[in-house]
Amino acid sequence: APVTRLTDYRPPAWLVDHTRLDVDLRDGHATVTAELTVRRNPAGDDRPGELVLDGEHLELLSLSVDDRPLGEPDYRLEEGRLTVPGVPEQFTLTSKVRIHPESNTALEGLYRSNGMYCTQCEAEGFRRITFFPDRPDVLSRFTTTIHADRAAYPLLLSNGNPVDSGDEEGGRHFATWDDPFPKPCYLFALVAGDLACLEDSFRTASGRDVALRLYAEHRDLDKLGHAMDSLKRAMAWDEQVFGREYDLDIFQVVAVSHFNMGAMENKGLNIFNTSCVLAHPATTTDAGFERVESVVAHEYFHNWSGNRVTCRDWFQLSLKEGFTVFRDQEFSSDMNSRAVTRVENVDFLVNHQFPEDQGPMAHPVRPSEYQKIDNFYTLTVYEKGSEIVRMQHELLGAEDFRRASDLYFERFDGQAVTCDDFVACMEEVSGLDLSQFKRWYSQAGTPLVTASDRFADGEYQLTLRQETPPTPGQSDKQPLMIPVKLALLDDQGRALPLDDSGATETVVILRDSEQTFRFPVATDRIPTPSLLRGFSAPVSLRYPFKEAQLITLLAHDSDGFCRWDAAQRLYFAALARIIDDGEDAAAQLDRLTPVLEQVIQRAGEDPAEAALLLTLPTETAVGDRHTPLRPQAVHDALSALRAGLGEALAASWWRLVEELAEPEYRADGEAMGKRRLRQVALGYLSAAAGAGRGDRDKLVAQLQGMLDAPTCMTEELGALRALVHNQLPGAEPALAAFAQRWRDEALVMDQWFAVQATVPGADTVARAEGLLAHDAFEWTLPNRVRAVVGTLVNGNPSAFHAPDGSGYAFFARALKKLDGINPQIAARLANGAARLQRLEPALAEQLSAALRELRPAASANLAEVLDRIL
Ligand code: DPP
Ligand code: ZN
Repeated sequence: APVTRLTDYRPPAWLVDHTRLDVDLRDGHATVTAELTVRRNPAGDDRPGELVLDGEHLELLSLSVDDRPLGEPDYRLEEGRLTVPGVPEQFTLTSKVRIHPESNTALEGLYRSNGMYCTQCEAEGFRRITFFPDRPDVLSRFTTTIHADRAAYPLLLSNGNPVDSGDEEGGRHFATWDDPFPKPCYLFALVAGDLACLEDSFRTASGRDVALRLYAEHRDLDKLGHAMDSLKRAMAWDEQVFGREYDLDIFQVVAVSHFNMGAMENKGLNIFNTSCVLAHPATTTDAGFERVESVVAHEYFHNWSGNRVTCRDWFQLSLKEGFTVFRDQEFSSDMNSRAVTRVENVDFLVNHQFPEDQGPMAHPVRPSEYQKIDNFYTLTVYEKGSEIVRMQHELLGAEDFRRASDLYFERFDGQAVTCDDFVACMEEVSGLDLSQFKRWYSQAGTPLVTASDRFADGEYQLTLRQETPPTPGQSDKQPLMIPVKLALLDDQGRALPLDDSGATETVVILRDSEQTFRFPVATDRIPTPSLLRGFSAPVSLRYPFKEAQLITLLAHDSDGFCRWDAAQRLYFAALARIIDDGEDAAAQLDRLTPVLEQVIQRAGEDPAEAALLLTLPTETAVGDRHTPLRPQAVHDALSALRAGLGEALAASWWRLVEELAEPEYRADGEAMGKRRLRQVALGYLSAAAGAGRGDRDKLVAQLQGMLDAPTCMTEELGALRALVHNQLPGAEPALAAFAQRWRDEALVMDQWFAVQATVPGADTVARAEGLLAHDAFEWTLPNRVRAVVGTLVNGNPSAFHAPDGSGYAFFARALKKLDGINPQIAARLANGAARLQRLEPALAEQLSAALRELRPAASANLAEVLDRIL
């Protein structure tokens, strides 16, 4: 596909003030009539006499300008676009097209899911509905009329407010919706179906009542309560924390089974993947509940950060995504434990975004070019983008940051703007010069910060060096502005005063490639530095911590991130001794068990945090820290260490399992934290049992009991996973019983598939082949494909990298099949091969051969990813 470049941006030549859509839904096809009120953009750079519109997979039935019908050669229809020459300065263009939602398996534009019609237009799906300037800087008022059979589709929804409805001949009906807020077409949405509704209302700060309607299939009506509660909390939070009030009289959310992404923030009519909105304790894990809360909030927050103020072009995607992720993370921090939320977010960034930023897909948060924008809905744009906003929040302080975000929303309301516009507001309010800071948007790669220190005459000297390794297409890197928050701890783990004011925490700003910072401290022993507190910048920090220092940090640091980071460093060090130095796993136990025992002793203070501290890094995370990547060696080391810790600390794990048991389900954070810690304890015991150690019968009985009478899905699925992953007695019958019990619950069945696809070991490839042949497997259902192929490729290294190449063959066959059905999903899954260049040679050769075979027939989406990887 042709390359689109940021430097080629030109303002649109034509504006569309009003868009009147008429969508007629019939069996077998839909007819879309679009009446566009077009005028020349006075701010347009160039003044073409022709109008160019985007359009794909559209059958043009008629076209007219100001009621004058046009036929070829009055217009030109080419691949992906319609050109109309000789248009006046201002006119009405009316087009009528036929489209085929039934056969739309790409799930872009208008399509069907379980008998309903729905849409997904971001980024470039609207061009599959009608001819339009499909770019985010063309904002238009939409009035939409939908016609359909009344019995099959009693509910007809679009953006904005309902303004008209009524019966039509032949048992049909119509509804008209009007959205008073001009919007880019990527925020357009339409739904037609027979759905159940949970209704509630919210009174805004200024006293307006907003109707809240959440829709799902009738069978799922009892799973909407948590999303509704989350929505109301998000609405109140955005008023309090960001001063943002909702603007329409109605806010609707529709749950859809077939969906490429998590959810979509269409104006007044959000459309959600069922996995991000439905929740019930019997069918949804605690992690699922948390995800629903954060995604509901995320999409709601977009109403301001994305919809009222939108992106000028897709290079600015992080303007809305990075900012909105920051907003949803802050919301989750306020609703739950701030320290635990921060660690979860950092864990995700470090173990998923960092690898992206260090591999072939590395790109700046504001990319400079793309072939398919769908491929840039990445962790870099979202998660690193959020960290960039977080650093600005930290640099300005909460108060100025709020004033700057107020200014941003006020100044750019109703406009399509850039990341520079956002930062300009931060600068204007604070008086800070953020010109160097802005390199964070344009420079790809994870900066490496190396710290070294000296202590003499009561002065602690900290030297920080920064370096960003080259990334594809960007070999020269410049120094970034890196805020490093720090404290210094004495032997007892007490934070030392850093200056006369007695402050024990400070932020130093690293701007040059190397700088030294000095702190007079009243101690005679070299202190332990607590660095990058709160993960104050998205960098990889290197410092030669001594084991005793890490133990001090883990036990005493008041910063939650640093405690977790210390635990991680201890684990990575132990694993490196096994993997690189050939030490025995058993030899690590003497060093690690006292550390874990100490965390367990204090677990009652905060079970959720203890669960995080006691969780070993994943195979993927460990693999990423060893070059070349040897997945089997990593798997063996981690399995041995986990089983060893399971056995060595068995008494403590059992005590946790017993003490943390709850006779009845409770939904609050405390109960969730306890369940989480209990699952960690069971995980260790199961690993030991799987290795033939410990009291296996007792453990299996415990797990069976949880499966037979579960208090909630967290327990039930946790027990199933423990049995299956460790190949314990009863695993296969448990799987069969689980499938029997949950066969009608698609989201639970996704978990059933995923549990099996993530059983460690090469044998899982054959098992996964069997899953693809299962009656309940559907290639057209992205959640199901992700559950089998996605989890195996991204979450099961010892299967994916099976020495005989069978995992790669499985992967390539799946990609090929999928690319013909849904190129976006195929391209996304292909990223699972991004570690190709880091693999040991025998594996790399097999993987690249498998991928090369796919290249000739690949879609534009898949081809872009393959070319970067190969
Ligand atoms: N804009 C959506 C979201 O991230 C994804 N398409 O909320
Ligand atoms: Zn978003």
